[in-house]
Amino acid sequence: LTTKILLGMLAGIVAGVIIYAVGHTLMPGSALANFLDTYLTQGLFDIAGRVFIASLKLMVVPLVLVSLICGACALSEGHRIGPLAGKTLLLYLLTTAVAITLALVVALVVQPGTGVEASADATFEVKEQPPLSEVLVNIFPTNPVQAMAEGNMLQIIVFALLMGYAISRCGEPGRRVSAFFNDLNEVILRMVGVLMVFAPYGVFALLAKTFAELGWDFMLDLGKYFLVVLGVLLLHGLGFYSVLLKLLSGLNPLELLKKMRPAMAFAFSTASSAATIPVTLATVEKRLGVDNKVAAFTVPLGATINMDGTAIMQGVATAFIAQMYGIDIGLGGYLTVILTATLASIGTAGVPGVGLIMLAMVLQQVGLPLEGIAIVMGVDRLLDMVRTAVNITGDSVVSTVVAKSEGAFSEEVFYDRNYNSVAG
Ligand code: DAS
Repeated sequence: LTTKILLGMLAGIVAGVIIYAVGHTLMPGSALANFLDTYLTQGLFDIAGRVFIASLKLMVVPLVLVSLICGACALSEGHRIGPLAGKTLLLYLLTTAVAITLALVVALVVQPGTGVEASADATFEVKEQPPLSEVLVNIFPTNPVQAMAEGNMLQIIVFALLMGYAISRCGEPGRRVSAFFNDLNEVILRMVGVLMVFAPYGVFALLAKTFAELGWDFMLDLGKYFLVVLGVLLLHGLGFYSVLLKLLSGLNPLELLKKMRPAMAFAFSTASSAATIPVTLATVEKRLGVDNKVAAFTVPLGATINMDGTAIMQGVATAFIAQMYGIDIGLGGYLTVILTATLASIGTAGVPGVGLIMLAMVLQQVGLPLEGIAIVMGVDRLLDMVRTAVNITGDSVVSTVVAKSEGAFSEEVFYDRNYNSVAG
């Protein structure tokens, strides 16, 4: 299945680029170009891609709720929720702070924005974001059904942790309910496995549509910005995470990166950490050897609050916009950017484009013109896909490090080479 997904990804990109070339370079305005655009790009690919993402999102809430109840129940039997949560939160905030610092340093050295003309007509309407105090209060659900209906991940996590803890403190009734949720978890994981069969086609459709619309001329005017963000994403995603995994757990990072490929392909294709949760969870448990009681907590939490790739884009974009408008926000300004971007990622879900909304918060905080967002928006779609893959890779690295430190980890599964599917 992994190979089929990667093949689907490659075929989608090739198909998209060909359709773009026909429509914009080889035969612009021709009947063929119109046919391809109408019946493929805006037709078959659009429908198949949206159905595929919907099928993934369908599984997110039931999977996170049930697996986290099972996980919380197992954890509290071992009295380990406190240290686990502490380590996980600390590592998520640390990796995000490192990511944005790395991005700012590179952007200040490379100066991608100096000499770029700020097109005056660019505009970007700001969606007001709740203050941090509201975000913290809003983490506690008032109605669990509403939290599930809205897909409010942090509220679902809080409710599932509480319920799992209560089940483990409930004697015989708790044992019966715990057995029920463990069985239900198996069924839901099987449902995810069934949906994975359509993955190669869904990934193909998503990427074909994206690349048929994106083309390549966007690279011309924002090339330097695009390449700096891409460079730091790769440096952080392949370099920093490898060092972190090696240092904190002694494991071979190449094994992790190889086994995470299908999950990265999903994140890249969907540009949504939240939609990729079912795949990240199955991969982290079945291929990296992380016990469910840890993964069920760290993966959904990470998809919601740990967005290193997003923080990297924000770091480079802030420096780029300051340089483009010739505004120097000073060291204090950059420290504010690091703090704001690290905290901003806590309150926002992992869905496509959320990075730009958070960027507006960061720019406002340091008094930079929001029009700058309208300029970087042009190349954001492709960068969003890459940074989402970095986001979930960060979640899997922290999950592995924390699980190993908690003794809830199987090294033989981690190094087992004969895995054959993304669902283990
Ligand atoms: N697409 C977001 C995610 O799912 C990241 C972003 O918008 O920056 O993680």
